Amino acid sequence: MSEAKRLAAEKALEYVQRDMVIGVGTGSTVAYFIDGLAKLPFPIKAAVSSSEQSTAQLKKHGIEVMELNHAGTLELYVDGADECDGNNNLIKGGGAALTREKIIAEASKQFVCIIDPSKQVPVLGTFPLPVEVIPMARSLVAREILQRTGGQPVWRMGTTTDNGNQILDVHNLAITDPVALERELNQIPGVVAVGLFARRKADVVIVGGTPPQVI
Ligand code: ABF
Repeated sequence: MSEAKRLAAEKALEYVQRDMVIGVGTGSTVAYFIDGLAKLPFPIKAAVSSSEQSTAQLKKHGIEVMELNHAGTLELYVDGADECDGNNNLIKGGGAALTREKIIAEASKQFVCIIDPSKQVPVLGTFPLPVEVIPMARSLVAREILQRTGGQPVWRMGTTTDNGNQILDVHNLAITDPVALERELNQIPGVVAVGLFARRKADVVIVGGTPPQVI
């Protein structure tokens, strides 16, 4: 699948213009995109990064990393996903960067999601849904998710997000109304972010292949 990831990332470079400030996501597909940014025949102004991991890779290539507060609205955000349904709704957060990813997606005019074909599903939920929680609220949120959804929340032990929080991965969901579930889980006190990108879904999805499929 890494060739498909590379092809999707390569296609996403076509959306990049000279002197742009670009939102950059996290994950192995985005890693190919960052490598591609460094090879463009023109400079970008800077990147706004969604994780320490991506920040390190950007800086290794000499690409300036800018704070979102200084960047304002972004023209473009490029990021991967863990699952994508037929309406460009996404599950994200396998890389534990969902909160900053969601913030940057919200700040961006165009969100281009780059995936390999294995991420395409008819209904979201086979990939356990990541939920970032304030540590003190972890058990409360887990109970509320179980009661409200029937999903099985599992603490991702050993993982602390860049924001100092913890992750619950919710198994056994079949998410037929991702906007409604995202809204419901966001209401639970202690939830920082839900790994559903449905209220603000991808504007474009590029599926790696020969040729890449643009949805
Ligand atoms: C990131 O992209 C995460 O939300 C998600 O886990 C990851 C997908 O990982 P990969 O590109 O390595 O398959 O935005």
